[in-house]
Amino acid sequence: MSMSNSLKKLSSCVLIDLDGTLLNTDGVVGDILRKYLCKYGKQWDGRESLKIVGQTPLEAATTIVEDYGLPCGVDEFNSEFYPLFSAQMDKIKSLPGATRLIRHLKCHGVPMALASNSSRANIETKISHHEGWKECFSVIVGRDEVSKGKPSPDIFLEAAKRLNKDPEDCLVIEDSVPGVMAGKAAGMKVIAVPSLPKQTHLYTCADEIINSLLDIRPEKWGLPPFQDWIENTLPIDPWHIGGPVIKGFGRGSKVLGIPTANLSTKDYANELVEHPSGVYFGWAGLPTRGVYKMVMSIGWNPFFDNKEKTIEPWLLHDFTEDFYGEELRLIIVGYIRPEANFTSLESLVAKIHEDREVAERALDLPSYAKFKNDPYLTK
Ligand code: ADP
Ligand code: RBF
Ligand code: MG
Repeated sequence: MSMSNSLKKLSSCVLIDLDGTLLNTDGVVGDILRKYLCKYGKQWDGRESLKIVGQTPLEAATTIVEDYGLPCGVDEFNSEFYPLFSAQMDKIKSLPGATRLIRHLKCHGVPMALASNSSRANIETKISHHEGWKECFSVIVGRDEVSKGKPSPDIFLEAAKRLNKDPEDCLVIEDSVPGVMAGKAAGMKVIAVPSLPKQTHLYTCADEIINSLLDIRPEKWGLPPFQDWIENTLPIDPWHIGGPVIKGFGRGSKVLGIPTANLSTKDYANELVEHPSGVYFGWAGLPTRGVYKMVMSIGWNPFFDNKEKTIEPWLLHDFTEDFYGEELRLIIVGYIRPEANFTSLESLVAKIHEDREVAERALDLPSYAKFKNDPYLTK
């Protein structure tokens, strides 16, 4: 890369979208619509998510009323939907890596703005439920403070102006297509973090597409690097899942020589939605056998283009027999990398063995090793 190109990549401030980027707003919206649409004998199937992500609240309401052929008008829909939504605003969870990201930038004195298509008042309410968030942003710009919402550049240009920055010094982080378009139209650098799976083809105008906030590398943009990675792993808040081992796709051992013990996806549907796809590691317990190191992928296995998001845990131990039907307990303690596609089976297998080595080494570190004795693993 030439000098001028690499210099152009430097940013001195960050403009962040809220819904879908820092907050899992879609989760709460989906829950409300599921119940609400029943009233009209309709079933929310999440299909409209694709369209409403990144729309202004008014546009999103119009989409739903039209697509579901609701007998009410957009105004009536809004007057019913908004009270339901407002009552649930305290339930909107932060997305994995969101608090880590804004704390890190704040700690290093990087100026930050929240730039959202929702109203200023809604933004303030939503972030008030997340401790320490408000103080991170020196500027907040809502849809009602400019004349046009995203994909128009207005919101981002106004945020830059209030931060006293030129657009080319701004790095935008966005989950939606209209948001990415708005950032580019404003002349800014844009990282896209698509909130819906398998949609990366829609984000080609972004400067970088990442899978989740866990994958942000601020140093690529001239910002201070994260310092919490240890030996190529990122510690995460541990999560626990367990259940009987069921039949998977039947190709782990056969095709890859890497057996993965699958759990029923119904039993941990919430965890599947909440955790970004990628390669993780931790400890696995089979109560009648013992506790073992474990490395796993969660996601759609791009190499095989699965239709369903699954967890594929590989226990790092040679077993002499299968253990279908046995209770398997997992504590997931760290993250390694996003899922990737590969040009050959050999390169996929080689990468998985590299992951195994990373996990094996990391799990000996005291901060990860301590979970080995968690009673959850042995019941
Ligand atoms: P499936 O598609 O049914 O999951 P796999 O080829 O992935 O089949 O093999 C997984 C099965 O192999 C597990 O359910 C388990 O019974 C057995 N198995 C043997 N060794 C291991 C191991 N080290 N890690 C995970 N599963 C193992
Ligand atoms: N599948 C992919 O398509 N891309 C990956 O990057 C990927 N990484 C994996 C990492 C680990 C540690 C494991 C255990 C599996 C991974 N897989 C990946 C999933 C693999 O394709 C899956 O286990 C088989 O498809 C068996 O169903
Ligand atoms: Mg398997």
